[in-house]
Amino acid sequence: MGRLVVVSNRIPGHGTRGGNGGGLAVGLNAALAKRPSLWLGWSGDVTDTPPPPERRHSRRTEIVGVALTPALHAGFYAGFANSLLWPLFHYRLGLVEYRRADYAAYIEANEWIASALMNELRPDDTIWVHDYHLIPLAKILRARGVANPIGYFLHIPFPATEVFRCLPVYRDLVEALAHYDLVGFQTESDRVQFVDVLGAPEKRAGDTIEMFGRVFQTGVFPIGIDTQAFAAYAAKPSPDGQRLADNIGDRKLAIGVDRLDYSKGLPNRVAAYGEFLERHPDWRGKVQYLQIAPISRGEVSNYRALRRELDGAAGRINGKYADFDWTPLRYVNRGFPRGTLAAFYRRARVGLVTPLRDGMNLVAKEFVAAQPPDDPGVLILSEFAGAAVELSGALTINPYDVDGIADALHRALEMPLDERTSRWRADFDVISTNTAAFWSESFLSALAAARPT
Ligand code: GDG
Repeated sequence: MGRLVVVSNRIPGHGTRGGNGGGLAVGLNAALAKRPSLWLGWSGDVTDTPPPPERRHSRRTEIVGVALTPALHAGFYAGFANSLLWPLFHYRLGLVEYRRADYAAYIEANEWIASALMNELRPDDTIWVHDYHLIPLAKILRARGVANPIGYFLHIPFPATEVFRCLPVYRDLVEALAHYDLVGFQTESDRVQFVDVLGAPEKRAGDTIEMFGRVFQTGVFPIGIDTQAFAAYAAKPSPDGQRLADNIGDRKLAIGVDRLDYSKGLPNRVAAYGEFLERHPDWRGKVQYLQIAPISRGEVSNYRALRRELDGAAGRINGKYADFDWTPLRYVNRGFPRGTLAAFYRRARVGLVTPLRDGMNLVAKEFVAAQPPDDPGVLILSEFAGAAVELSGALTINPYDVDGIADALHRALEMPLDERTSRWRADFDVISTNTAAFWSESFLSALAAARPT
């Protein structure tokens, strides 16, 4: 069996808590355990003269980390990837910052990663590239003669054509994607929007596309979690979980867990909680909202602005409604170990997942997995998260509708046990089938079928 070669911006084990690297490592765990593999990406180091790639082993996987220069880091990572592609693909045109120099750095960083990868590649490797940082990689590899199967998975939404066209180099990116053998998306609507931007209906037959002199496949692969393992984790005794339970007492806990990112809809969520407390004085003192929001991408200015905004909003709610023995909102800017998070989810009566846009949102699935079957909590879920396609048992909200989120919170807190149980059961069944292992294996089978060896 040839190796699986994973390429992603971050490699596992480098400050990835709360970021994609952590979730991706869980997603790929089963696929990596099955075969010898290599995982290559940015090491997290930024130095003027990058040293040779660093190497580690984790079970059957060799992990290779490549450093970036300060200029590449600024233009590629903080610039084109996180100040342009991220806001654009999440429909936040007002936050988009386009600079030609950043695009040049983006291409250069992809060339740099391609060079490191070329040193590692064997003819029978299957290459799986992840996410928006690395769109041009296959085109660069093909130009250098790499003939291996190469698949691509986009973890974030693919935007509607009229949004995507705001990017001056949008056609370059579309053409670059055509150099993969398989381009995978989280939802069918992401896939359809990608096909739409190609703008050549006569070239489509089912999921196969023929364009730019290339034939490639598209597909939908909603990412999942290791549901059984997460459920078992959540049921294990946890000292922090117990401390939280003792501390909360009889109060009902509502929980949110998100990287501090403007796509996650945190200001509206906090405002909705304030609105709920205003409208339902009987619930004051009886509910506790815990928002865990580890700092993310602190080097990007829009993230610092979001942090200031939320600090102010949390302070205002606590200033207005707190009592000597009750703090309505606990807002924590740091990460917790996975086991602690699982125990917190399990203790919660309500899970608040209200992104303005989200490719999938694994927190929604983790919250469902962690619930006690005999007394499950209620998930409140944005209709603009990819997870909403699968999790029909959730209370779906429009994240721009602050009053609607407040209504859903009230409904969730008052929901009788039989309704909570039937909603939770529907969602738990779905995530027990659409697991992380199912996601990676279906992608890799589709890639093998797209490029029979
Ligand atoms: C991107 C897409 C897509 C969070 N805080 C802590 C912590 N986390 C973990 C969560 C979850 C992961 O981080 C976050 O995953 P999400 O899916 O919610 O969001 P993104 O980071 O934006 O990920 C997203 C995902 O890629 C996968 O394709 O679903 O749409 O945006 O697993 O639990 N983990 C720990 N401590 C924390 O404090 N240990």
